[in-house]
Amino acid sequence: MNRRLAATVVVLLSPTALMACGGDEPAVFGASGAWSRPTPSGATNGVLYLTITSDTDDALVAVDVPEQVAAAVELHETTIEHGGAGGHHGGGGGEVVSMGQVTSFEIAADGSLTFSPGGNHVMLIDLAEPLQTDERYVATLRFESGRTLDVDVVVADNPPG
Ligand SMILES: [Cu+2]
Repeated sequence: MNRRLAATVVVLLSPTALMACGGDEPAVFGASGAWSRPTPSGATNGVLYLTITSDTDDALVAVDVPEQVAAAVELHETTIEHGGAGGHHGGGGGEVVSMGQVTSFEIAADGSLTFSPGGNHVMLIDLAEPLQTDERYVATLRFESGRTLDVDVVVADNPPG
């Protein structure tokens, strides 16, 4: 009886072990490629782009930046509506891009969350000063799990790297 059970276990485990060997490394909890666009003088809002990866199911719920950078930070989701039948614009084929604040962005285990131009972004509200090329600041990411991440942000025209 015992011997038979042992044999069964070995058979069941083998395929799993093989899959683990060939699988990808699990995602590490971290953030990379954080950057902000320079802003013209007089602009009140800025943007922050970055990529976040997580080993477990989690959600980004807030971002803090120094008050010397901006008074508040919002998470913005970008939606693109394709103009067409049913639209009230008349002309077909147009796209309407709009952004709206959301309370969180979910990240699946072993997944990533990307903020990039034309897509979802972190919005810096009420800039203290215009963001200038090569300036740097630290943003603190806050997650639903209670975890936090400090990321170095560089002000540049293009993504770092
Ligand atoms: Cu926005």
